[in-house]
Amino acid sequence: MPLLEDTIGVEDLILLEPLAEESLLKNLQLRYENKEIYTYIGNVVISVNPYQQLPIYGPEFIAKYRDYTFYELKPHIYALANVAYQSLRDRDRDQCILITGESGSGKTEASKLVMSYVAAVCGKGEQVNSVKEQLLQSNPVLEAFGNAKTIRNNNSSRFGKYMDIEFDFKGSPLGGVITNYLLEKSRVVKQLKGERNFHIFYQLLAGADAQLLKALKLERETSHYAYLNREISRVDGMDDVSNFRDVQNAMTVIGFSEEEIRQVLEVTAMVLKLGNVELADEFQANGTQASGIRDGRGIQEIGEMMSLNSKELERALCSRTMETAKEKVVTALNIIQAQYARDALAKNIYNRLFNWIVYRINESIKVGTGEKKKVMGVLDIYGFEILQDNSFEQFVINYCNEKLQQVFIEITLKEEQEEYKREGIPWTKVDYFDNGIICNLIEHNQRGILAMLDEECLRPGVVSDSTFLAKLNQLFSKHGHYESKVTQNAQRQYDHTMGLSCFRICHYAGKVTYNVSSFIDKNNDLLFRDLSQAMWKAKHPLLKSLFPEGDPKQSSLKRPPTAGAQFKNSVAILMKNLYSKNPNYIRCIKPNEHQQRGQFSSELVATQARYLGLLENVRVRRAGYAHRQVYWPFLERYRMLTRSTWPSWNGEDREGVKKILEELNVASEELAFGKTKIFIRSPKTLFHLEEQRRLRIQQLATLIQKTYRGWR
Ligand code: AD9
Ligand code: MG
Repeated sequence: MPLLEDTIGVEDLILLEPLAEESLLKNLQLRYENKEIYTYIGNVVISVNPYQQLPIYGPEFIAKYRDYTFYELKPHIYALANVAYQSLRDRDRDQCILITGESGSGKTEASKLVMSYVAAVCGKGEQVNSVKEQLLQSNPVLEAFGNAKTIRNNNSSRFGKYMDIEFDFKGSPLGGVITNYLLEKSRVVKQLKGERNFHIFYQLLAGADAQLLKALKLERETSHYAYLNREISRVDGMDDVSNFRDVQNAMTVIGFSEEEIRQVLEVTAMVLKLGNVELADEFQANGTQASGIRDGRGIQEIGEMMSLNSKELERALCSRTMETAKEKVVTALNIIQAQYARDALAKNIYNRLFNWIVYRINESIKVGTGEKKKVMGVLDIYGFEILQDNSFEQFVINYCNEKLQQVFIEITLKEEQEEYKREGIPWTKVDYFDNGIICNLIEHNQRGILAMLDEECLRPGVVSDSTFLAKLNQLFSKHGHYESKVTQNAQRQYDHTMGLSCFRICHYAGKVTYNVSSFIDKNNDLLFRDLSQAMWKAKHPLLKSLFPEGDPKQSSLKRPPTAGAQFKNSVAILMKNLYSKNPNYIRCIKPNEHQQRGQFSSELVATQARYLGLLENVRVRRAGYAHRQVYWPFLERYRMLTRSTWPSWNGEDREGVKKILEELNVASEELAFGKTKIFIRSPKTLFHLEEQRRLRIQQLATLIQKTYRGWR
């Protein structure tokens, strides 16, 4: 189909003709300019961030989508949520909704739309409503503690989230489980220019009344705090004061007690105050340099809040105890090391607080194990990242996306094959790029990059980021998806963009160059034992509970798993979970870098379309039968086109569909009649049908107009 400038493009990219990157982008742009932000690829929803409130949400629209099947109304997230919920309720198939896209593309908003749709259509009654409220109210709490303003998104989720919503056999919600992934804890102590720390800090300072501020020993001004970027405290369109109220209400609705809320805020305040602990160089009697606390009042206050002797806290921040089998040696830290320790402590407290909040929400929404449950999982996780400088965080995020791509390919094709089998239709396999080789490069138990990193972290002797890189260079010198300066030189390729301390992975979505600097440190993620022991000694109940390993009775020899190993493990659990469910995809796209309505940058969208594999997705979908539909709605949609089926048809649905297609002379090789569905091979055929339908509607409209005029 030629793309007409005066149309708003095709609703399903399967109908796109000719199919190419250019026409795909043009189609999305045309739709976007007409405020049609949703487009399908079969049952996949592509969502382009409108950056404005469109009048397409809310009860009226929910009611509409609830009563229609997928293709009958305009593409919408509600249509996808409806299909997922109905097949969960009526066909007993657990569902998952996978929302992917880059930062600011609209994943979190999409996940909230799915949740609000499901909440609106599932079950009634006081008990059910209170479960729904708890589930929905988890969002503002997690956003306050886990979201921040970044350059790309004023409300950017700095953690990954997967939420299982659990239902009873009637489809009423029972509760749920939230799993969180990798909070960007470095933000607690440092933010890029133009970015903020986590929202909660600003909400607390702006929203707390004078009494609460005093109790938390805080000053109102954000500029007072070293951990809060001094040049930016407010975000346009964001009301920290009212959000603070909402967060506290949400916590109450979820079931946090007043005491728990108070303790959460106290721990938040401690983190903020830690940033203001100024360290100074002190000369010791023996002439060596050591660090000390410059301002005693700050540390005194933190000690009081923690219910910990401030001398004890100071000792933990400024010295380090080495234990051997025979003795304990205490060494003083220099100022750089002490600052590092202070920041590590702040990051750790905040990260553990966040994990605790998720745990606490789960305690409230969890469902007894005895009940048989139907489950809908919603995944809102960071998309593929190619930044100017890519580090350990980007490496694990991109690994996760590589795994999600694997799920996408395997399940999309598997599902496709199964559907043909169920319907009794012969099918030819489609070739596609299998990214298993890249997943293996990263995650192989003995020979993967993560395993190498762990080996280096645990190896005695002098280890550094560069010994780690040397190891990779040796092991993967011939790997088709690995490059570095060393492997390039060996092959006489001279690439000036590749730094000496970098390696590059050819991901399915593109090449990414990672700088190994601090990989070892970030993977080790160790907190000096002095600090965890001090925190455990604190009498503040919540704080103390966050550091169980600080209990001296705990075996000091047991090393916690590395950050990489933990992440790999949680990704494996996630994959297992996703594979057990029927997937539904929302692919989010960011139309411009400026968070502006109405702007569509083709270049930016092209990059995203490439790594979301949209074109490949359309091709896979078209290689078999591009379109399939249950007989009845198909009959209803097109029966106006033939005399035998219009104005009425009394036979079997399948026979009616056959009749229509015969009378319209659709070639038999274009069609396959399954047990419950009609399959149409080429989008052209469907387009032809749609075109005929459009003309017929025009014809009927003219007829009605004429008749109406005749009446008058
Ligand atoms: V990040 O990876 O967490 O940084 P997301 O989650 O992909 O990112 P988010 O959902 O937070 O992006 O959307 C960013 C902003 O775009 C929102 O704060 C809204 O202002 C805007 N947005 C996104 N989707 C919609 C929508 N359907 N309607 C209106 C939207 N505005
Ligand atoms: Mg988000």
